[in-house]
Amino acid sequence: MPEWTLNVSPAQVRVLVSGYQSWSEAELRPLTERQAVPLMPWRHQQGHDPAFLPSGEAGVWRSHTLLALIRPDGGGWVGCALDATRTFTHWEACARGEQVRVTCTLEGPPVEVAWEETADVIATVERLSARLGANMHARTPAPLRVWCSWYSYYRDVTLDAVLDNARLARELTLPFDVFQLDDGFQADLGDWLEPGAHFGGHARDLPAPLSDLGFTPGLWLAPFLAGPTSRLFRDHPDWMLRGEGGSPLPVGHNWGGPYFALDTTRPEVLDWLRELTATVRGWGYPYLKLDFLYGAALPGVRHNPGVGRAQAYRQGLQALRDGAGEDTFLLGCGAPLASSIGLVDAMRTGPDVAPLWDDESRRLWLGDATGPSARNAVHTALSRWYQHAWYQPDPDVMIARRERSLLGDEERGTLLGLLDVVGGLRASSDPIALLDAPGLDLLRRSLEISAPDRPVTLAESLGGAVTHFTRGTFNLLNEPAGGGQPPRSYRVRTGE
Ligand code: 9PG
Repeated sequence: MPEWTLNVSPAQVRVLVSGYQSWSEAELRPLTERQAVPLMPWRHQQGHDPAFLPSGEAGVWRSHTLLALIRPDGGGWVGCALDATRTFTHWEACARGEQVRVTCTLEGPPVEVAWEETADVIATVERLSARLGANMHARTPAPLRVWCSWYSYYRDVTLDAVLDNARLARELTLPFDVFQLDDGFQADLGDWLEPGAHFGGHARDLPAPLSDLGFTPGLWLAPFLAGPTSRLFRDHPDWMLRGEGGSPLPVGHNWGGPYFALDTTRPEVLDWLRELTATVRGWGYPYLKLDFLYGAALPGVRHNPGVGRAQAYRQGLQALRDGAGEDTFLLGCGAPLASSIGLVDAMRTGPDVAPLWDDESRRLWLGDATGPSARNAVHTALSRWYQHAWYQPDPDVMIARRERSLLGDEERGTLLGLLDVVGGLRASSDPIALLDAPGLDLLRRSLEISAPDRPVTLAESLGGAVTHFTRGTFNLLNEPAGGGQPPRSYRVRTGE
């Protein structure tokens, strides 16, 4: 276990942490502050790595894959794993009197890890993350513009609702590339090939009319999960990840109850995963959003105990890629970040956006910033700006509508700023019929592809995230910032 002692006062240092999976928190915080850990143990599985949780202690910060410590002059230290195919790399920075102690622990086979002192942390983070991306043959195709059914229809989505939006998008010549059906079409969690009763059709009937309208059909799956009432679980209880007692291990709580995960060290599970993505590809879906992927990487008892968590995850994802083929666009979500490089084309790099700014009671009282809110999505996705070297980042949807939303103009502007600065995928879930002329204008602006921006400093932050970019500054605080920038806003930098 490599360990370094830095002769720097902890009070002088900020820490940049990356988080484990899409929804985990990434932050830029004073080292002496406290890294929050969710109060509710069942949130540990769903938003974090339960085998390496946030510390919950002031002055102790944990990070996966990459860690940076920043001095007030912008110099500091950066550590980064240079391979993540079979190994999780765990970093911890710890304030110790007038020193900082950093440790790096590997879970899996040994890999090369970089540790550098630098005069320019921003440049070093970018260089090392690019090395990791290159080592793992990162896929970074052109960003796509996606309409997704989730953030307005949620699980009540119907086939007609998707088609109505697609027709209207075509009439209004909205520049979407993909129309993607999200959660809600399937009979049960795991029973992807049978339709749910309320969906009003079958998912395999959507690609033809969408293609006729000129859109690429997209489909959501949570391929590593199985619900307790699903046929998948009933037919194959032995395929599930198990607990120490030998029974299937519940791995989270959503869809009204607990659910289970597939054991991807079983050859028959890998066959089933290959068959699944091959089947939906055959239905006419060359774009797949693969969600809740963390399920395959959870601690548990596996069929082949010689395969570690990181490797088990990777071989499950590889099976999905093999079934889908090289020419299918795969978006990872709820996924261990670095372990997915080279297999996914794009990755959600933050928690879900929601039509509200903040869920303060959950975030502050329960210590859980992985839940859906505009603030949580912006905070984390901005703090992962360097990950465009790993895949196309997806900071989640713009919400341009004013109806059915609690967001104000400044907050909508912050979401627009996020998309511009991150420079990855563009997405919207707005029911297009709800948008008036200003709403449509905002939606069109949010679909304009941009090149990723870079931070100007990591030695300052307005709200615990990376907030100062060359094109503009985010104020994520609930109070005005210096120069009178309003709370929860984005301001484009003027030429002064
Ligand atoms: C569909 C949704 C959408 C969305 C995904 C994901 O931790 N959680 O409890 C949790 C639940 C759902 C969730 C994220 C986190 O949303 O990010 O875009 O596809 O699933 O169910």
